[in-house]
This record gives sequence, C-alpha cells and structure tokens, in this order.
Amino acid sequence: MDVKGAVLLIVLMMLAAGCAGTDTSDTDGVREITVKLSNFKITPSTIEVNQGDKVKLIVQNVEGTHNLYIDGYDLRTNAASAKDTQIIEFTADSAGEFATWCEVRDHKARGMEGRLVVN
Ligand SMILES: [Cu+2]
Repeated sequence: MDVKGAVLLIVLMMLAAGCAGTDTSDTDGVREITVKLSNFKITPSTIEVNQGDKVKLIVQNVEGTHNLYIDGYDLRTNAASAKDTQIIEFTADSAGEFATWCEVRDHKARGMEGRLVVN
C-alpha cells in the first residue's frame, strides 16, 4: 500500500469510529445525547454524564406513542406519537443514578425503562 492509500485508510477508519460511537457529543460545553424511544425500549438505556454537565437530550420517538420521564430530576417529554422529537435541557447538578421510563400505559413493565447516571 502506498502512502496515499494508507492515509485514506486512516481517514476512513476515523470516520467509521466517529459514526459507530455513542450518540454523544460535546459542543459548546453542552453534552448532546440522542435518546430513541421505540416499542418498547429506550436507546441507549443508560444515559451517562458528569456532574455539572449541561445536558441536551434529543428525544426522538421513532415508533408508537411514548414519553421519557427522568426520576429525581423530575423531567419529562410529552407523550407523543412518532415521528416526534423533543428536547430536554438541564444541568446535571445532582450526582447519582436516576431511573428513567416511559409513562404511557404499561410500557415501563414492557421494558421501557433505563437510567440516568450522573458521575
Ligand atoms: Cu412507551
């Protein structure tokens, strides 16, 4: 492989790594995390941030009717049907683990639960 080929390969690997990573980015000091709601799961189920982070959750409802509730912080999106996107912005000032779930009917029991971990 010549040098050009090697450089191209490295660039492609970096692009692939960027795409395959968690849906989290840190722009302007704001932690942006995309959370997807579907039948019947929250993806990712664990949302992990650091205490003091400014957090922007981009909550995308990809199928069905759902919402996202975050215990402890008492934050929620409105129950809405797909394809709905809502934003939750907050500062993660309390450390700990907080349960998250969908409040629509029996969705929590069907698996729509997760957690927010503030380190
Ligand atoms: Cu739900």
